[in-house]
Amino acid sequence: MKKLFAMLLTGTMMLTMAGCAKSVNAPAETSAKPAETKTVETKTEEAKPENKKLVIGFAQIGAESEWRTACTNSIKGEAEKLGIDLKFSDAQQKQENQIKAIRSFIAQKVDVIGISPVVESGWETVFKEAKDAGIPIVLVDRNADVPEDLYVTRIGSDFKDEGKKAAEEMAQLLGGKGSIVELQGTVGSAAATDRLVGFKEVIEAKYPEIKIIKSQTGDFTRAKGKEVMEAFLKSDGKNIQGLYAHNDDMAIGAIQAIEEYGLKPGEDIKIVSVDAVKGAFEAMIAGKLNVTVECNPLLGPQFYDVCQKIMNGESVPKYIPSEEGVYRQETAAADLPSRQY
Ligand code: GZL
Repeated sequence: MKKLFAMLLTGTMMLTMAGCAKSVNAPAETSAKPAETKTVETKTEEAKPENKKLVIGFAQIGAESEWRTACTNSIKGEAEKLGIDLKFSDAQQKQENQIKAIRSFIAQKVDVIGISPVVESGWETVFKEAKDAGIPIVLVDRNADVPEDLYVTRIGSDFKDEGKKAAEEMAQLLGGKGSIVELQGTVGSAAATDRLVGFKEVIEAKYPEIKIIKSQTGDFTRAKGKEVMEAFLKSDGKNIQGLYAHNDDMAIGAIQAIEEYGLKPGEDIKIVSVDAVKGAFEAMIAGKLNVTVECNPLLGPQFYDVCQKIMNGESVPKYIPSEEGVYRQETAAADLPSRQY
């Protein structure tokens, strides 16, 4: 019995000393206890990797449309949910303000810079400054015309595909023939450039009896969309069978102009637009808009997932596309309740 007690005592003392030795190097899990008659388990907490709080700079274009506001809400809301320190700037649709914002983020030594470039050109100098400062850039939504080594990835829509979808929908609505007018988005923006290219590619290849008789920018806003549509109606009024608007906000502005002109939007003039914001569903339910091609603005979750991957040293693809559909008047009332933006 005495022998067993001595062995247990020795074993306990050895374990306790081992525990103490470990505790020298790591926060002590257990404090040294007087030897007990049973084996004392000593656990040492593995040192947790320090979960560094991400500091992210985001240079947003502005608040020109319902879509942009939904995108901003997603970027801000997700940052709050994830406890990310977000430095956010609204450039009021001016490139010089976005460039200033990037320089400010560099000075603040943020971990990653996100940006939706208002136009495609004019970014190489400031993107190089970010690269030289060792700060990765992620394009969110729109593209920038820069060498691929100046940004990690683009998360966003395939604007050309949106244009192609819009053209097929317009052709269905017009029975393959008619004169249409086009409200383009911001001149020089990737969204406007590619929605135009995709639309024209399909019309010219498959529907030669559909003619685009007028095309002008409405800068993605309701006010400008209405103003330009008023001019189209003044010059071509009853000769217009269809309107292709690069976003819902311009379409909604144009709807007002068409009604004030004395025609029925969605009937006398068929309307196809892009974004699928709530206002478009309300216009479709009212019979004033025929189709909206979805362009997903809820990019916050994907953006921060990419930021975390970058910080972890993981590789990401050069382009991360959004999943998007097409919404028509016939199902708008059923679709609206589940829409998130
Ligand atoms: C498209 C986005 C466009 C939207 C507009 O991804 O850049 O900008 O279609 C917004 O509503 O103004």
